[in-house]
Amino acid sequence: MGNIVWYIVCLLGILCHQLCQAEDGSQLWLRYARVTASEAAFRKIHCPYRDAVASTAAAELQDYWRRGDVDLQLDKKWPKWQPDGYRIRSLGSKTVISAGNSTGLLYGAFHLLRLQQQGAAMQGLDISEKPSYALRMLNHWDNLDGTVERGYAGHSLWKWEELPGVISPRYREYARANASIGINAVVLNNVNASPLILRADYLEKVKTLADIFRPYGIRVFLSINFSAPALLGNLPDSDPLRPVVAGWWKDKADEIYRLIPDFGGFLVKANSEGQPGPQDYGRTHADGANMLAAALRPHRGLVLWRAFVYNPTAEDRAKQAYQEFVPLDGQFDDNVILQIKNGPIDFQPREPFNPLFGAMPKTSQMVEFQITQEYLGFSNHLVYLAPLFKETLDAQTYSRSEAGTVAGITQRGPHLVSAIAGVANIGEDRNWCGHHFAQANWYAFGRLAWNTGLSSNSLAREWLSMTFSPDPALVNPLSELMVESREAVVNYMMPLGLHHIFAFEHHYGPEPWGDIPGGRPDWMPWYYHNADLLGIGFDRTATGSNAVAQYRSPLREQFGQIGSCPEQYLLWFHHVPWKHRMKNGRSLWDNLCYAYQQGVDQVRGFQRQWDSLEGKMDTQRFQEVQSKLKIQARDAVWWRDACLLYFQTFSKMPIPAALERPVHELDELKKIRLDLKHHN
Ligand code: GCV
Repeated sequence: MGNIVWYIVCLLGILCHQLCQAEDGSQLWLRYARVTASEAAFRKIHCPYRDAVASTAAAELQDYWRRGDVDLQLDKKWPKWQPDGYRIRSLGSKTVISAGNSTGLLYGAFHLLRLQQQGAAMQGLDISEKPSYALRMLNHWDNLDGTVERGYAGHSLWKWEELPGVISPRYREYARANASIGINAVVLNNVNASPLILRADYLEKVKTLADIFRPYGIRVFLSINFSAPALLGNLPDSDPLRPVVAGWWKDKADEIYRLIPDFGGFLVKANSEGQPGPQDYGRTHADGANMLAAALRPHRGLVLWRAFVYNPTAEDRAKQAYQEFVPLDGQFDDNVILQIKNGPIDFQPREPFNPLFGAMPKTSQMVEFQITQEYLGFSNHLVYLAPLFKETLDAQTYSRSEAGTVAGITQRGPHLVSAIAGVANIGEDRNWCGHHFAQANWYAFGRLAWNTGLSSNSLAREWLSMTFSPDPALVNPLSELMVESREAVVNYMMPLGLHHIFAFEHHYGPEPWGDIPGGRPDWMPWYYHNADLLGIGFDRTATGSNAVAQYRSPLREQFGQIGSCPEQYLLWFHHVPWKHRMKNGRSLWDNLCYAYQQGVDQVRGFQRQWDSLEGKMDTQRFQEVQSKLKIQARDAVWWRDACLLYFQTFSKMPIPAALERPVHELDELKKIRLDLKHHN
């Protein structure tokens, strides 16, 4: 009997040890070890404030900080225009975090823990931080039935059917992770919004989430369906200029604020991809946005009005948002922000910046990035997105001399509040994002929203140190790999400015031949690549759609001339002959072939690099990333073969002899039909 007990105890011990060691990615970059009672006895966390956010800051330090005493201090003289900022100083053996508000203290606390986790030296600290944007926001495209549009990490985190009674522990973990990187606002539901989210029972559920997020400094927003007054309120229509409609929204806003006093406001996708909007009644986007803004204004709420609009007309899709919105400059109320996707089409692996940025000087503008990898291999491909985010933020629009980058325009304009949004890549998977490295995109988005000046490389290093280990033997090669990964995906999917040649609907995998008879041309790959016997690419110069004219000088001239157009955007702006000589002296066709091969080679290089790090991290995450890299390597070959074999039917040119030969038949690739659901 004694033996059996001993055996069970040992077994439990082993199991427990294994569980404690398990690294399933669920801890994200917050793999802090809790302090022991004896460690805690050697240091004091002093926080005289009792509000929920300051208490969270103190509790984080209490639980995880092991390097001496910390004082949290609110500074009454803190500049009002720098909310959320903080200063960290070493004063003797003590560390002092001072801030103008409690959220500043919270961000300061997470900064200290970040330094500790990275093994940084703690003496002589004097760090001052303030955020680039006031609103650092995640947009969830989560549906009320638990599916996530363009989500690749399982079902929605929000268990609408269980709320408000049952509270998943992950709600708090999610809020904590966001707070640790400075994210302070979340839109809970899909922009293709169900009107039901505004029904009283759903608002109770939303309130419950808002209450959980509040101690982490996070405010809740909702996507709304513009037809809600008719669909939910039984009004005859939802015409924004009808007083009864405006009244319905006012009452709804009042109802929401009674439940959630710090509610952020509404995100609106209107007259876009079949969603209802003010144009259904002959009204403008400004009419619609201002009507909602009036309902929210008494509560200091905001309207985030999306500029993602396009219709199947003869006009180039890339030009349409600009054409629709620029004439409305100056007509939006000051609590409306125009939320603009980074590029003029739709979150492609590479796009030039959206020409709307800087083209509406009297309108508040914000950038929307996509963190979820709809067009970047879902959660199968390792693609680190900080370089993509930075490319847009740093792009010079020439609309104002100094502050004319996209970052500058969105930070300093006629704003009441500056803001930035990323479409979340989070789901109920244990590792939150489907791919361990997709966590880095959530992380980098938050950190860049905090400080657009941070570099892709430093963020990769920070994230790796905390998520895997600060060992330079791991951090050095993997940070390089991460930074290269965005260029790799461009190479094996859509080099030289090619775009939107994805398989229909689900957008995973290549389908440059895609054509659905009678389908919308602007949803067909041929619309974008225009391959023919002469060449390939979309002529957006003066001889074509003239989209270049939407950019300011000198960009319109630079993009408009084939000789001066940056090669990374060449086929975005030009229809280029196959034999056109590129800067390296080779033909366009050869350059395409080399780029696709380079993408394949880069992913194979990532595999080799990854395998060389075996033993430097836990087995579970090592193996999971290793098998995802295998998929990525196979997919890269699939992309290369599909695109080159298909485009070769037009170019009629050989793949350069020095390059690897295709391993697929074009006909065989054309038969691939993936059963991937797209949840609308
Ligand atoms: C939420 C793209 C996506 C859609 C998405 C839309 C948008 O078209 O494919 O799934 O809808 O963008 O941003 O509104």
